[in-house]
Amino acid sequence: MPTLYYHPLSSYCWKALIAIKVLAADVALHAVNPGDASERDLLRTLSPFGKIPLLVDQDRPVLETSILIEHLQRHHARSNARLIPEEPTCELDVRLWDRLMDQYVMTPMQAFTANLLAPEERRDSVAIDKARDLLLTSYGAIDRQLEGRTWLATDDFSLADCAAAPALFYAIAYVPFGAEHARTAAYFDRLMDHPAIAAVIRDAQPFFKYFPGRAGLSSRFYQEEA
Ligand SMILES: N[C@@H](CCC(=O)N[C@@H](CS)C(=O)NCC(=O)O)C(=O)O
Repeated sequence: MPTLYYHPLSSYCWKALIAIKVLAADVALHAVNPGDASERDLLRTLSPFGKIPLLVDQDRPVLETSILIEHLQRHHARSNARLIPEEPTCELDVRLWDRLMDQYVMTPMQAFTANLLAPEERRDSVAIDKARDLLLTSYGAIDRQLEGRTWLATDDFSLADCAAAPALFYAIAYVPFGAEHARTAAYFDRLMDHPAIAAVIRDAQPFFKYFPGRAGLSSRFYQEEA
């Protein structure tokens, strides 16, 4: 059985965990301890960038969440769900919206987190302004894409929705949707009600106190401890 190295708070790990649930893939879960140097070293030996999630299947590391999910769909899916559809046009739409979510929502969201984790004197207001602009541009693009749609890329829940759920969850803690993003807000609610996504968020809840943007999380998901 392959092993997934992950952390319950990590947005890219959510993307993989959601896919694992939808595909009903048999995967052993190994939660990494970010404070443990030996675990960091292990990740570095398995992957040049030491990032999570990381899947190890028969001693072979499988990197990059989108590839990892495709690997699971090809070799380990036990459900009939197909997160990457076979029909060529749908397939490209899914791959496109998966890329857009990673590059134009996850990346600027991570810039906010990195900025908050940096010492005060190294914080970068120019980078944060750019990240905010990019998130607002992305929300607008998502809103237009969602006209007449339930899911982001195709009729069925797909890889693109696996990417969108964690990206939007954490992004709106920093840059909330505006009134002009009503379709995106309704789509976000649909994502949050999806059983696989709801389960991943439930498992992450004890860790939200460590999320630097926690003040912006909805009270539906996080309440500051007294
Ligand atoms: N492109 C990678 C991104 C993975 C990523 O950014 N993972 C973050 C956690 S959400 C990470 O490992 N950060 C720790 C680091 O960069 O050292 C993927 O799709 O898997």
